[in-house]
Amino acid sequence: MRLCLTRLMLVFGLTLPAMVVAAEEEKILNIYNWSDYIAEDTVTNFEKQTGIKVRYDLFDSNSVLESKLLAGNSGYDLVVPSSQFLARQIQAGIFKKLDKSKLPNIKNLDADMLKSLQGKDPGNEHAMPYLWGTTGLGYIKEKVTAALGNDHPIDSWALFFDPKISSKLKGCGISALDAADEVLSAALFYKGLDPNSTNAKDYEGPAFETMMAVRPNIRYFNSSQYITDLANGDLCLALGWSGDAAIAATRAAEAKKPFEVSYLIPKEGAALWFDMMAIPADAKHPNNALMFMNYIMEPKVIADISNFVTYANPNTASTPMVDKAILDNPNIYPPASVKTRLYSFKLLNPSIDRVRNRVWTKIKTGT
Ligand code: SPD
Repeated sequence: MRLCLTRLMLVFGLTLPAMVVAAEEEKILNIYNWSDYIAEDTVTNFEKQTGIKVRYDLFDSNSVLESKLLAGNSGYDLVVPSSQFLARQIQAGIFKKLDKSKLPNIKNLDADMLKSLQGKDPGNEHAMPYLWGTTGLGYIKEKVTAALGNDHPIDSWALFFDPKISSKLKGCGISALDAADEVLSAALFYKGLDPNSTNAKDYEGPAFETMMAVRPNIRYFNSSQYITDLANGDLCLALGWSGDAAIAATRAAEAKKPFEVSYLIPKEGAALWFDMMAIPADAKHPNNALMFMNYIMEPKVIADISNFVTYANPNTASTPMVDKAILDNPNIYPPASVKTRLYSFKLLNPSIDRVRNRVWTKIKTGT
């Protein structure tokens, strides 16, 4: 091997450094991330620092991301699946193992969080956490109380899942995420069942029936449009993600709307999730992806992202740079007393996933 290499170098008149340069990656990085999930200057600052040109595409659904990854040749170098999807994608062999020698900023991450994520990615070998949040209810108090009365409690999944209540909110607009796992697990939880049930009948029975009872009250299923619609007052209730509701709140306040957008982790509890940065096995620019991952784990970079998109981050060293209003917001960084009410998504076997998707299609089409 050594002989061959030396001969090659002689034939082509190359010195070793010249060959190393030739083997370097082109200065391109293709990223696929969630919409509304990065600060305005995160990518441009990285481009300036490194000379790497970034193509940055958006999705709003784990299923869409997963279909692209499973089909192969996605063209992406860095993607951001949620941890429960990541777990089965790792099993399918679609991610590279991370070269941690190129990720010195791992030291900035919360060690307990990394440990808890090992349930999905043993040894944290394939992915690093990006941001985390919960799935609950975004709402406009003024509109909800106008429809339900001033004394009506605003603290429960019943606002969405009880047809007697949601029928009164139908007029001011209700939306739900277009995500089977998120919505069906919340429905099961509301009914007092295991949100990660492995019993197909739970999805075909109580989850389906609960959703069909409120289906006429739901204006649409979409996982990104609700930010704008809550901010403009075109919806009054959205089953959605913590930071997205907070973005809507900021936009409504900036536009001086005559109402406030709020977010609720229902008293019954809610899902806590992590979105993870990973590198597809067929990525053409894995070193650039590692460079970006390490850059994201710089305290200032991720603090700026949290401050802009109002999602919690896993970077302990960034805490002093995160706005106090965000750190102190219990809907974004839930305190320990609220965390006891949160559950995580588990990796379910493919047959349950098929049942869930079938039930979900029936619910969305209203059949
Ligand atoms: N607008 C960004 C939303 C990110 C949501 N992550 C999805 C978590 C799914 N469990």
